[in-house]
Formats: sequence, structure tokens, C-alpha cells
Amino acid sequence: MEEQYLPSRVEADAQQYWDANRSFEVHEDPSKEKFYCLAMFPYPSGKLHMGHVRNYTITDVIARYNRMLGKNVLHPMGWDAFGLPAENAALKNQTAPATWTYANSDHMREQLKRLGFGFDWSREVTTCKPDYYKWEQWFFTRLYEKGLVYKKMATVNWDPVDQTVLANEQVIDGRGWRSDALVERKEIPQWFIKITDYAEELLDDLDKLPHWPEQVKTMQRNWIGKSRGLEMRFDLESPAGDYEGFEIYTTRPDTLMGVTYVSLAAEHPISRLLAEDNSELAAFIADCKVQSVAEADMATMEKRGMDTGIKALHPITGEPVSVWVANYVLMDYGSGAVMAVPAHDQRDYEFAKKYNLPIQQVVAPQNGEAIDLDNVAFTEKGVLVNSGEYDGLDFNAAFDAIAETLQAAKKGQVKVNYRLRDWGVSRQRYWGAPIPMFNLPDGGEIPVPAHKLPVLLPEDVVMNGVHSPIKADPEWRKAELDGQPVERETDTFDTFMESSWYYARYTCPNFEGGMLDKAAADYWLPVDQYVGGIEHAILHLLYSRFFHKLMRDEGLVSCDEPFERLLCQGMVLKDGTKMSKSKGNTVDPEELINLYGADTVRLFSMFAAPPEQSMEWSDSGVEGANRFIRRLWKSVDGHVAAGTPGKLDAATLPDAQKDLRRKTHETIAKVSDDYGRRQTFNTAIAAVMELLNEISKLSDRANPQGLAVEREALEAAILLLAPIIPHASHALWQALGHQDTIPLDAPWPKVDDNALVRSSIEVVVQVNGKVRSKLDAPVDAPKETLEAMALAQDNVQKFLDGITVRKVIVIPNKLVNIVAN
Ligand code: ANZ
Repeated sequence: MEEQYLPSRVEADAQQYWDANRSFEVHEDPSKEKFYCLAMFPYPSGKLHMGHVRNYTITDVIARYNRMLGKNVLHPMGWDAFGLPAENAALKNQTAPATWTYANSDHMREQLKRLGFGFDWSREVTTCKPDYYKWEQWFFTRLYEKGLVYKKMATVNWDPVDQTVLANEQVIDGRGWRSDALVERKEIPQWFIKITDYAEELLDDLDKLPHWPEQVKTMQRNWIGKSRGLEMRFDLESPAGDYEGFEIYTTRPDTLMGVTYVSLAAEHPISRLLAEDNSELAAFIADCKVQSVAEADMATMEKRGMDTGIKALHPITGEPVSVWVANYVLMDYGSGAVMAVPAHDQRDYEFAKKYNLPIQQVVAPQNGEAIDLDNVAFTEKGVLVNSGEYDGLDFNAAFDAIAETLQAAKKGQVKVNYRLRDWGVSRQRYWGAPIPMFNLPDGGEIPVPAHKLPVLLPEDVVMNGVHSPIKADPEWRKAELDGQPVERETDTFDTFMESSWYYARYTCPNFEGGMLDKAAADYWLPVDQYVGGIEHAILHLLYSRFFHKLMRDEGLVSCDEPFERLLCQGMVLKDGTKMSKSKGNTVDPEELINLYGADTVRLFSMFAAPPEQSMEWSDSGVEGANRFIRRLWKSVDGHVAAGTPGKLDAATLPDAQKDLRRKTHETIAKVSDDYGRRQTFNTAIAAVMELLNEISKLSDRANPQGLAVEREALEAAILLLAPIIPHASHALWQALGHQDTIPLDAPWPKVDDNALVRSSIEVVVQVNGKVRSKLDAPVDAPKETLEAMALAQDNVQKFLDGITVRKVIVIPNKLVNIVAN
């Protein structure tokens, strides 16, 4: 072997070997346990950053580890290739988005290869290619036929100068990024997929995911937002037009007797009707339209409203209460109207304070304490007061009693609501998969029939920065169906559509007979280990889970959930802040590879922190990782030069050699647990570092037995590190004479339980509670022996000088404490 560790040569050699032997190409093999390891695929933005390196090192380590356990491991890679950045880059660089995207993915593929990631490149999926999005389009038409897709008016950002829709990212301080015009909200027809039909299952099945981080499941639960409440009717004192009343939805029917007014959403039909002959109200409603409807903004924004002047009747007391229009009531939640209980709801409270509306307490704390309604609402549950016949009831009893009263009066019923909204998938951008719909001359539309799919997106286009090239070109939309002229839809899909099923397509990326090859999908799915950023905790993971259930119901897959185990890796920080281009604190992985080699980069990124915690970048840490590999290299080199090991005869070894063997097997046990159960690769590396220290301390190269023990220790170290530093391991394994196997396919080392048995153990000796000595005692020595050994120690004798031993406490294999005075 080379005496010097030369990473560039070592890495090129190993990569060539893997390439030539197609080491990472896998096929379904029912005789083997499968393991599907997946990293969230990258957007081809130009070049890899350290976040990618960390993400893909984690999956590569897990994939290689499972392969060494004997499993058939699928570890694929591809490109989340559609999206707005390509359009922006196209404008800036005068290239077509496709050209830019393909060039970037070519470059990044080479970078991934240089890092030695064991991807099965024969399965590469590129979502902007027609052989991929064709099936997405086909699936959408299937969903349409099943009634899971519909069209409705929905709001977009409209740039009145450029006459175009803007993505949220293109609205800067309320103005168009290009025109600087004030952006308006405009309603246009858009396509939706009925994810709400699956809300209950998406919620319930979170319980089937014990290996997902609790935090992610909580975020999904909150996003789905299931609540149980009461829908009830408030009649109007006198009808407004055709309206004799309206429904409200509440999760707190126990507060019903504290209602002091009701509020309608600005878009509520009664609000609109009343605005017809109330110009002030009309102006207020128009004003509400420009405000944000984002939930976070709704909570913090100033509560504003207007009294409509009409009255509604309390469903139990019949008392009239005023009807307001309020900016914090959403039209698309519940029924777009709320009963306001200022004493017990903070939004209503702020509103009532502002407009001087009455505040009436109807709930008191369970413990009888007084509440102070001068500054905030009392929003906890408690016992009813000032509520007539319901006084004294707790929340559940009040809920049931009031529900019963209203149900009997046909004025209300129990209702479950979800915060989750249907998924709007229409985008007015160019660089996406065309929505496969034909618009008909009479205004209707039909899905593009399967034989006319894919609806191809032209790649050779010139971007002008204003309109999507397929919208700007009147020819593109022209099509024909059964001899009739029809028009292609020019909107494209939300790019979350592509990322929602790529994991399934990897199981059969070249299948032409359908969206998925059932046999392949059933063999590989679900993904056993998914790894990606926490920023995808909600949308990407929810949409993927939804798509999986849709595909299951289409008969394409058999399991219920796509991702068995989820790991969300932490951020890469530098100087305490997230590494990012905008902060200018990035480190270029490529430069690091040139300096130190890929193995060092991989080792450092796994050593710096456990995978789900953030890791701090440190130059000295990188150098340390590199030094460690060189030290390992030197150990192997010295070992090989020292001669040929004999056959290991464990029984006859001297103690120091037994100790080294024990350390080797303890390390194997620890590292196996760290890789498998704990997924803490940093402590696994630390354990191998310790082993290497022991090797240098205890090795005895003077005789064949000593060499055999050292050989066993070094081989273990190399195999245990093989998933993390695969190139160096590849070379070192060969240097140790393994010409026919490579670490990649070597079996994971096994613990020899006999080697773990200790012949002696360290026992601490205390005099009056202070440590005075340590004994090397035989394992399980009887109490009397330990006591005698302890008392014989020189240092113990010294402290007992002139005093009398009163008592000796012995904890076998651990401690002897001598009490004396
Ligand atoms: C009266 C009440 C009293 C309420 C009280 C809360 C506390 P979740 O749990 O998220 O489902 N609400 C209902 N529809 C609304 C809409 N369209 N826009 C804004 N708010 C709406 O929330 C249900 C609660 O949110 C409902 O219960 C209602 O206020 C409000 F002490 O009714 B509550």
C-alpha cells in the first residue's frame, strides 16, 4: 500500500471500482430483505451546498450499513426539477429554463459522485421530463374521473401593469417585483384536489408512524386541525332579503349564554347583500379584501369591524344581539360566521373593548378563583356561571346539555371541522407540468384522454419575464379532440405534485406501462428510511402521504403510508447562524473535497453532531477528521509492514491482548447500536477513535498472535467506518489482503461474546467516602477477597494510620468503602 494517504487517488480508485462493477444498481430480489433508503431529492439550483452534503451523507451511511447487514438496499437520487428559480435564472442568463436545469443537474450529479454517494444512478428521476410528468398528468385525469378534482374561483396576486399573476415570492412589500405596481387580489378559476376527503385518514394514520419525530406528527395534526363543535342557527330579527338567519360554528358551546354579538366574514353572503345599499359597509368589505388571510397575520392584526345595524336572535334566550362584519372571521372556515363571546375568546375580547360591546362572564375557574376581565379574556375551560339552567356544569356536561337543547329545537347539531383546505394545484407559471385539461368552446372542460398524454411543455422557449411562454403563444393552446377544436389549459401544476410521488417512481423509473409497476412498487415500498429537512414537515410530507393513499385507492400500491421511518436532519451553522448564500457564510463542498478528500468531508459532517441536531461548521474540526483518517492509514501501514499475523488463539492470549480484543468487540457492539437503533453516528465515530487509541497502546507487533489481535481490531475499525469513509475503507481493506471482497459487501462485524468477558475488573476503594485507591480484582470476587485486597493497599493503609476500622461496605465488582475513625 501507499505509505501516504492520498485521498484524490484513493477516492478515484474506489469510485472507478464501483462504477465498473455497477455496485449500486439493485433489482427486486424476493430472497433478500429489502431496505429502501431515501433522501429528499434536491432542486437543481446550480451546485451542492453543505446542507445537501449532510443530508446525503446520512442516507448514504444508513444505506451502506444496511447493505452490510445483508439487505437488498435501494438508494436512489433524482431532481425536483420544475419551479420558479429556473424561470428567474433564465431571464438573468438568457437561457431557457430547461437548458439551465439540465446543465445544473449534470454538474450536481458529478459533485454527488465525487462525494462517493452510493446512488443507483440507473434509476435517476428528473421531474421535468415527460416520461415522469406524463404519469402525473394521467393520474390527475383519473382523480378527475373519480370526482376528486374540481375547479373553483380562488384568489391570486394580480399585477395590473404586467397583466399577470405573481407568485408569492414575486410580491415584494405589496408590489410586483418587476413592475413595482401595487398588487391586487383577483379571483380566477383554479384546480383543486380534494385532500379534505382524506383528512380523517391522514390524521388517524399518524398513529401508525411510531418512527416519525413527534414534532412532525404534531405539526401535521395541527395543520389538519380537527375540531369537534356545534353548528347552530341564529335567526335574524327581520329577514335581510331572502336570508332569515345564518349558521355559526363554535367549539365552545359552553359559552353560548355569554354571547353579546355575532360577527360575519366580509365575504359572507349576508354581508355582501347588506353592502348593496350601505356604501360605508361596501368600502369596509373592499378594504378587508386586500388584507392577508394567512393565519399568523390574522392572529396578530388589528381587529376591525362594522355594525350592520341588523339584529340576530339568541337561539336559546331569543334576546336580540347586534350583527357585525369583522375582519378576523374567515369565509372558508366553519360557516363564515361566529358567535362572539368576549369574556372567553381573546379575539372577541379585543374587538369588544375596541367597539364598546358588552362583556359577559359565563365560565368560572374550576377552583373557584375570581377572574379579572379588565385586561384579557378568560379562555380556559371551567364551570358555567350566569347561564341559567346550565350553571354548575363543566365543559363536557355543558357541551352535551346545550347540544341536546339545540338539537331538540332543530337549531343546531354536533359537527366536526377541519382546518385543512383542499389543495390548489394551479399555477400560472411556465416551468411546470401542464395541467392536462381541454377547455371546450362552450366553457366546460374535459380531461385530456390518456392517448393524448403527455401534454408536452415546450422546452425551447424565450422568456420575456412577464408571461408564461405557453400563455403568450396563442398557437400552443390550440388542440383538437375528435375533430373539434379545443384549448389546452395553460396553467401548470404546483411543483409539490412532482415531489409527492417521486419516491414511488424510483421503484420502477423506466416503466412505460403505467404510473407504477405494481410488483416493483410492492417489493420496495414503503420507504424504510426517509431523511430530509424539517422545513418539509408539513406540506411535502402531507401531500406525499395523501398521494400515497390516492395511489393505493387506484390499486397502484398496497401499503397505507409511504415513509416508515423519518429523520429530519439539523441545519448546518457557521458562527452560530444558518449557512446560506444570502448570509454569505457558506463553505463550498467542492473546495473541501479538493483540499481534504470526500471522506474527510463525510467524516466531519457525521462527527460534528447527531443527525437531527444542528451542527456548527469548524475548520479545525475538518482538519481533525482528516488527521484521524491519516492516523488510521498509518496504523494499517505499520501493521502490514510488521509481518504476517498468526492464527488467533483467543484462549492463550496475554492480558493486554485480551483487553484489546475486548475493546474491539465492545466497540462493535456500541457502534452497531449507534448506527441501528440510536442513529447517532457521532458517538459511533468517537468509539472507533477510542479503539484506534487502544490499538496504538496495546498492540504487540512482535509476535504472530499479537499481530492477529491487532489485525482483528483494525479490520473491525475499517468495517465500522466503511459506511462513513467508504473510499479509505476500500483501500485499507485491500491493503489487509482482502482481494476478493470489498467492505461494501463485507458482512457487518459480529460481536464475539467470549471476547467481552473480563478476567479482572476495576474496583474503587474509599476511606470514609474518599477515593484512595483502585484495585484490579478478579470478576465476581467474593466480598471477603475484595475487603482483604482493599485493606492491603499501601495508600489505604496510609489513611488508616492511627484510626480504627469500624465497618467495611463492599459492592461486588464496584466499590469497597472503609469506614474508620
Ligand atoms: C365561540 C367561542 C367562544 C369560540 C370562546 C371560542 C372561544 P377551531 O378550534 O380552530 O375549530 N370560529 C369559527 N368559525 C370561524 C371563522 N370562520 N373565522 C374565524 N373564527 C371562527 O376554532 C373554532 C372557534 O373559532 C369557534 O369557537 C369560533 O369561536 C371561531 F370562548 O365560538 B368560538
